[in-house]
Amino acid sequence: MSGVTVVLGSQWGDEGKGKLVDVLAQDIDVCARCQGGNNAGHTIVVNGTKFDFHLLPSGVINPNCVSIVGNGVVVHLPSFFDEVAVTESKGISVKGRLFLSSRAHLVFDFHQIVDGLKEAELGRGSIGTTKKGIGPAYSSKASRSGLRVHHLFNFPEFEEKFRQMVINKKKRYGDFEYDVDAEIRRYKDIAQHRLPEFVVDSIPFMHKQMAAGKRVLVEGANALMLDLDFGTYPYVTSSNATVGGVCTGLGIPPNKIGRAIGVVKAYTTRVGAGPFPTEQLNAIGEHLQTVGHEYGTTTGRKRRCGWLDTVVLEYSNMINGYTSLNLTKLDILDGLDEIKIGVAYHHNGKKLDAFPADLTVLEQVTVEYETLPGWKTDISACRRFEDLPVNAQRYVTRVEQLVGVPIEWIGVGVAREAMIHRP
Ligand code: 2SA
Ligand code: GDP
Ligand code: MG
Repeated sequence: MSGVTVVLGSQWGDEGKGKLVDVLAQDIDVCARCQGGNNAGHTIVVNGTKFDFHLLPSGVINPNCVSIVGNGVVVHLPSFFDEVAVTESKGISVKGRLFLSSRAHLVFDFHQIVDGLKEAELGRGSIGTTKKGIGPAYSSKASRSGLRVHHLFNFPEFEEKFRQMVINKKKRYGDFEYDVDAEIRRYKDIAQHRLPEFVVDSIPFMHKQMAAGKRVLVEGANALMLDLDFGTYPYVTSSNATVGGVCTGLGIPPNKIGRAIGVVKAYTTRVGAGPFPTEQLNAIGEHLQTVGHEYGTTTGRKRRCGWLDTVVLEYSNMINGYTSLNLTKLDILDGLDEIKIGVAYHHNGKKLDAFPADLTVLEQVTVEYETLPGWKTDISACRRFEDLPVNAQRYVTRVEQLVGVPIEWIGVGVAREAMIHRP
């Protein structure tokens, strides 16, 4: 398959994007992140070792793969270096094959403080952010007062702008504890000693790789329903986690994208606040949460759980144009007698045509479900579609019909090997 491969979250995140990226990374040369920051948490399990990536592209596990953090990502540099250190302590050397775009915007500790203050101001209406400073950093970017990686190499200018940013934040949010001088010293050290080896102009970098015929994979972070434009606004993240974010976050034109793979969890989860029509606040939700170990990879928060929702997936497919899907965590449904799929929304007695924009409407919808029989069998050792119990095959086929996109991969466990491929 020619062209760039893109892996995108199709629901509310944590579908298992990291694991698919790791599987695909065995056959790729370049792995890129295009948006989000260290709010993301992508888990990979290789030979019993667990890796949680937040800022680093999951492709770094493959020693033959070059990784790049693109211009659309917001980067908290101390966290970036911590992640490099943790990854290297697990035997993965990243030096010389991990790069960072000079155009990427920086996240500072004061953005993280402001993230917490904004959430506190919202009170009961808070978003449930990861408090990693993502919204405030993208706000600085959009309001044209942000600082980018390249600013660190003109330190007097950096320092002046940085001090002004803190003054402005304190004007808006009141005084907060923040040692500006210590922060400036820390960033000076980073700029002089730690950063230079990682920084590249990512636009010619990406285009040279593509011109040389390198196989490129883009790892989406967060997901469609958390997208700033298409998600359940304002209960979203602050970047475009959809296919458009790949072009703006890496400087890649759309005609270079060869395939867009949607990662779909076999049920639905959401972490943070906001509407979730198929949420199960009952024993089913608890079962999915417990059996699926549904805890946030970055914050450790319990994830909310519910049935698969194909209204979400059809909407998701309209926006991202999936060429195929990876259905993940099918094994988590093993113990259920029956399994439901949300297939339509009704509001005021009428079936809705599409996923509604207005959250008041979304909160009031009733979901129409289809019920399928469970398989009550451990599927974790299955490696071919034919190995799956017939009811599991039927579930997969029904999802495929409802969404109208082929399911090319099926996840049946955490490990890299626990994946069925249907070429
Ligand atoms: P933010 O921090 O401004 O991006 O939060 C805004 C909303 O986006 C949600 N969000 C996420 N949802 C799922 N997974 C994410 N990554 C971590 C994980 C989350 C964690 O892999 O588990 O550990 O809690 C992620 N990042 C942001 C967030 O919950 C808000 O609803
Ligand atoms: P991401 O943010 O989309 O990369 O997903 P996360 O890593 O936040 O959450 C997905 C979780 O599910 C991780 O703990 C993965 O190890 C795990 N996982 C991924 N695929 C499967 C699967 O097919 N079966 C099981 N049981 N776990 C899976
Ligand atoms: Mg995650």
